[in-house]
Amino acid sequence: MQPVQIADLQHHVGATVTVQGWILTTRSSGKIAFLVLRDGSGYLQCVLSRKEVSEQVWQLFQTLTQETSVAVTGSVRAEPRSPGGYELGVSDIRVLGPSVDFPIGPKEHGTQFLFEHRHLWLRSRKQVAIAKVRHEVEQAMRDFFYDRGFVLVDTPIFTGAIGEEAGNLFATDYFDLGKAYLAQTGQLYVEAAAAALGKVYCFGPTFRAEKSKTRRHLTEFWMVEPEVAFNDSNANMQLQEEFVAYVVSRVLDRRKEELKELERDVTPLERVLPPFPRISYTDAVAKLNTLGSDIQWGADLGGDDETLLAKEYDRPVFVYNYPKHVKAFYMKENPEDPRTVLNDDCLAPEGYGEIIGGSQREDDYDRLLARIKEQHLDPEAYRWYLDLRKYGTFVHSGFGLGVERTVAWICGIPHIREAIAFPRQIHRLYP
Ligand code: NSS
Repeated sequence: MQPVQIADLQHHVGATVTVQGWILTTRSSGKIAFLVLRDGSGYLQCVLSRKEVSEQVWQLFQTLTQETSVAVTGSVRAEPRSPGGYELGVSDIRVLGPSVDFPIGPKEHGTQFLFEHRHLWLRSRKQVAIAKVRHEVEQAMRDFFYDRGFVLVDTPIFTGAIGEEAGNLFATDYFDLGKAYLAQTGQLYVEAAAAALGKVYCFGPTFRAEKSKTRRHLTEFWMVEPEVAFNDSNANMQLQEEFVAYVVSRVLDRRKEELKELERDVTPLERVLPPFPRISYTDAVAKLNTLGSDIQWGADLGGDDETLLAKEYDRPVFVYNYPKHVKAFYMKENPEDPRTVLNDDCLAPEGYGEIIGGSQREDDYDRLLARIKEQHLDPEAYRWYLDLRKYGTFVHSGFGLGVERTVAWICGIPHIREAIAFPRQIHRLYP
């Protein structure tokens, strides 16, 4: 008999099936016993009646421990009160793999302990729910771009030029060619691809040796980066709001169970509809000052400023046109105020802060070269990037959305390290 997945039980009501999975909990009274099984596709309550099973099965049940892997055979019943809506009336249980003293029980554990046991902690209900929301978010992102005619371009992880800033690079020896840097971004490469394919995106891991131990920073995180030929900064923000609204609505639509498991209040998520409010950096600083921040014009917004500002809005907000000197070399100078660049950060509500950084790119050869030199970057390493401004330069824009920050926000979890299966932080390389 082919084993059946819990998520498919609806097609087997009345039939006798075998389900393979792991034991979550067991409880028993004198005559009746219950076990909750999970198989990744769902949760299933299995019921044993002492009268109806053999003595051998009844005795075996008494020895079952948390996380034992088992094959349970029984008849499928619709049971609206049961999680998932179905129940199994057990006739047989076979142990596949025993589990003795599983370290993570129902009691509270410290964060340090849980992350040391991340490989096992992943099995818990909350972590399974987060993983499924992340999966939905990533699939929604791919579908959004696919449906709009974007071409996926995979960009390199070993790079020869600094993509964002010199301060937080991981470098590694690269044969006779000196240092290779682990990519901080795929952006420079998708800019080249945009001149070939028009609308493109990359989606992959990116690396930053972040010294900051905040709840918003990992050293390895996943970023999705679209790049669009002939989009200016305004069109770029429009793409961002449509993108974010689509991703959120997909999760609301298809991951209700998981959001419920996470006890996520979905009301704030239901408000994530375009257009998002837009405020210039200059106005944002003035507003922040009235809200009690002492930020001065010229400084980057810190995490606290982002939270304070975002609280003023009921949906994500764009802050645009930052001072040039706090932003990366590739951003286009604002012709109306050359102290600033044509960029935007998208701040999520509910204290989650920046989830997107985007900009129109400097498309003028001389100005870009000057910016590269100003930031003490090696123009030789950017020869190919400068070529894009030599051969048919074009207005173009794009952005990067951090997957973990977005998932943490949608799930309503406080720290982004739970939004990825195996987080990498300064003090974390195990497991
Ligand atoms: O540095 S960004 O603001 N922008 C870029 O990398 C551009 N090259 C993107 C582009 O225009 N193609 O990072 C973008 C987003 C940021 O808003 C966060 O959501 C996320 O990437 N990000 C991070 N997430 C987790 N951990 C760290 N350290 C981190 N740094 C950025």
